Amino acid sequence: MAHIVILGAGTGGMTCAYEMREKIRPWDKVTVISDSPNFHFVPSNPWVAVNWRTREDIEIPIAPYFERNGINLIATPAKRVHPKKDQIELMNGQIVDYDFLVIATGPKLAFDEVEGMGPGKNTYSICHVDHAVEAGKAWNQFIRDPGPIVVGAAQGASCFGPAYEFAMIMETDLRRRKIRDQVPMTFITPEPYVGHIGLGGVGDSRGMMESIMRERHIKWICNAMISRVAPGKMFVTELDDMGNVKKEHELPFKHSMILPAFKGVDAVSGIDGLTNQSGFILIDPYQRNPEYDNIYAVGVCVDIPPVESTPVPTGAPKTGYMLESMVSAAVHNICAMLDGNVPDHKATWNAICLADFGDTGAAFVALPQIPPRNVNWFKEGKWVHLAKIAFEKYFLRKMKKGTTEPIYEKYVLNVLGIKKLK
Ligand code: FAD
Ligand code: DCQ
Repeated sequence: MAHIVILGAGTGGMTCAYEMREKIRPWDKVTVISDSPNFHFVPSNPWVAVNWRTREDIEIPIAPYFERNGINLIATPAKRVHPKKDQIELMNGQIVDYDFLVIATGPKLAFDEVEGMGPGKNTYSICHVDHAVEAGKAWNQFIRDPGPIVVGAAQGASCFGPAYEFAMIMETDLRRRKIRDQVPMTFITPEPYVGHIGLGGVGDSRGMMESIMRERHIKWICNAMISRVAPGKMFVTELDDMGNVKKEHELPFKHSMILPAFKGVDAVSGIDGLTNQSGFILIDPYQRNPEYDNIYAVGVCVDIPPVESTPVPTGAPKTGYMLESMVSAAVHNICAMLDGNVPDHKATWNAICLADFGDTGAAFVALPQIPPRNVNWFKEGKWVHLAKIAFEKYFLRKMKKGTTEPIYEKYVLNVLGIKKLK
């Protein structure tokens, strides 16, 4: 009997647990270690932050659904992974032994890289549902006494979609309340241009996003580095294409959400051979760590290089479909190793994403991740807003039922010729 442990119960960890249980030999044991007894659908956090959703709408308890599917849950945070001993040390001192480990710990949110940034300080966040709930409370106050908004992403960020989404969602909410005229909005980003999204652009994302931002009267500052955030004021240095200082900005705000840079979580960072300098897990093309061949990693916690270098540092995003593709590869390869074979499945890393803009939305497909591409497609429309709502319901249902039956893949993506595995 092999014991497969999955660390983290977010988008990657949950999907991995179900797919592992389904594909692995019936006598093997699957355990998930999570720092929370609940799962929440991260892409819905922007809606929570404007009170279009409650926490209860997007969060489910994990234990009852795992129980039904024969997966063990340990709802205690991991303190440290000890790869040389094949052990995980938990915060309560307990030790968990594993034969195979899949790390799916997502990001550590690097708010501390900018003075005054982050929850409890001067900007709100939508990265975690806890943060989004706080932002939602602040939003309720803000709409009673509106003023300028500064929204965007900090230097080193890699996840830009949600920053654009949240800007557009707030804009839509303000318009519906007929107070948009009282809210000057500024979008700040380390991207060299609007619509770069850490991918060097997708299709005409630059032209389309600039146009959408103009239509919604959202000003933007690109190549932006936040030097510090004071209460109600953000200090931003704008660089030119050569990386020289172009302009210093002092931006007053009454409400602000800034997406931070991501790093690896403390439980894994600084382990020689396992992680890079930022704490991301080093992997080979098979999702496996080169040093410890019984450790795999999926999701935001893996080390992937930026698509291109930019005047202000940016990273490449890891979106949902890419995550699922990493999960499928990791599960296949662990099964192969248990059968005495060598890992041979590679994730495709196709970037597919639905971004909600409140009343419309944008969808893109970038394949492969690094341009020039075979598929380089970016479209805006109301259908995306509706598709994202449908996807939220579908994904939460899937996390309850434990089905890995990929409905949208079968009917939509296969038709488009998009595959999870190479
Ligand atoms: P997470 O989902 O963050 O899961 C990691 C889990 O590990 C967390 O539950 C965490 O608490 C847990 N964990 C961490 N450390 C420990 C520890 N020491 N012990 C135990 N557990 C631990 N992608 C899309 O494709 N479409 C979208 O619309 C989209 N929207 C997004 C919106 C936001 C606001 C953000 C931040 C990202 C979005 N993404 C989206 C990107 C990506 O799909 C998500 O970030 C996704 O949740 C990443 O999955 P993950 O499993 O890697 O990490
Ligand atoms: O897991 C996903 C996820 O959550 C993290 C998303 O956020 C909402 C996603 O957008 C995945 C897999 C996706 C991608 C969903 C693709 C839906 C396919 C619709 C057709 C797209 C146009 C070609």
